[in-house]
Amino acid sequence: MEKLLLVLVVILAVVGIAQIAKVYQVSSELQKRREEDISPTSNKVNANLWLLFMIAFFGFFIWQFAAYGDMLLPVAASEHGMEVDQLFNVNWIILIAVFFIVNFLLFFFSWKYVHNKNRKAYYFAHDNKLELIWTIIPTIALAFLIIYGLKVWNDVTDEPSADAVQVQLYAKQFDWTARYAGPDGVMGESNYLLITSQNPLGLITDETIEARVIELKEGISKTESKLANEILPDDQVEELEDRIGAYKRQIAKILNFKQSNKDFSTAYDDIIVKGEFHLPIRRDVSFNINSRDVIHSAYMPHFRAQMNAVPGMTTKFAFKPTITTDSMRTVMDDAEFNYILLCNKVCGSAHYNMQMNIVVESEKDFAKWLSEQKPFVEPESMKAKKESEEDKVVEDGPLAEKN
Ligand SMILES: [Cu+2]
Repeated sequence: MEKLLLVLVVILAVVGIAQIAKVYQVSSELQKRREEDISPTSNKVNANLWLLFMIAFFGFFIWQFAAYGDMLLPVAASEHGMEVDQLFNVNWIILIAVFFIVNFLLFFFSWKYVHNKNRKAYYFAHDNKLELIWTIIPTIALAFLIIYGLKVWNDVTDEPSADAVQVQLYAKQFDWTARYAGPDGVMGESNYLLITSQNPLGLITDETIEARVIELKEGISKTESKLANEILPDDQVEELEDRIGAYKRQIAKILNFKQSNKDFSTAYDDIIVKGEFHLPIRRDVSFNINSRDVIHSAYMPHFRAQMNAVPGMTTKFAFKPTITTDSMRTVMDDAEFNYILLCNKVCGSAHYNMQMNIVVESEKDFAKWLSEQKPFVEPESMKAKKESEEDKVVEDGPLAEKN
């Protein structure tokens, strides 16, 4: 009902304006006056309104800064972040100065040169000096900004130091997983073919290879028995046969890892965490970023860090945190404050869920936290595995046999 009334009011207003315009037109005709003739008083009123609007416009702009300036990000919590902020500030200063100058001239001239029938405009078609000025000044300003921006970008994307903490950020619809290299300092290898519910990052170990091959073989035998025991339409038969082919190709690829004779034990001590991950202060952190499904974006606003997570490739970002979570809570005067990792690419229906807290703490607290995390394979079973390996002579493995 309210909406209907609103629509009626709008329609009536439009009709009203049209009627007034018509009355004005008729009265002009009666007074033998041309419609486009505007009286000097009207012109003066309009000129003054321009000036008034300019003051209100600038006032509104300044008020927005005062009222909402606090809502911008707090001080940068990483080394390169301060450089990024400075780059932004230089840009802002130039932009705001240009904004004020251009708008002032626009409105002021409209007021100053209000129509005066006794004044004649000076006409000129071309001025080389003027052209030169408005070409050279923006060129210098833009060249400066671009060169400065490139320098900052070079610093930001510089190689991390050799002792950097390695963290993998793994994105999927719709959450993040973080992985640390573990005590051996080496990030174990991974492959999407090995992803299962027990192995969400597809880490390569002898066990995960075996488990995945068994799972795929089960898939093959299930599909084969369906083909053998059911009467199915041709297109479904074709689809199931294709599926068996795909399973077989996956098995062949997986067994290729095994035959590469690489050392896959580096993945055993890798640490996988969800919901929250920790970083040591004043140490380079090198992130390897991956995605399982679509393009996501690892965004850590307080560190001024953002990098896309792209399926099929590893992207990298490194930074050095400079403010602990505790100190930042004091700075923000907010005891609940937490650094966050967000997904900054609209990646699907639960995109907003992709958040992970980041805790920045002293090197000692970080080491303690890391030692309390569960490794990918529990130490007990690691020990048992080593012993059994020592006992038995290495044969070509049950997998080759089953194949
Ligand atoms: Cu996402």
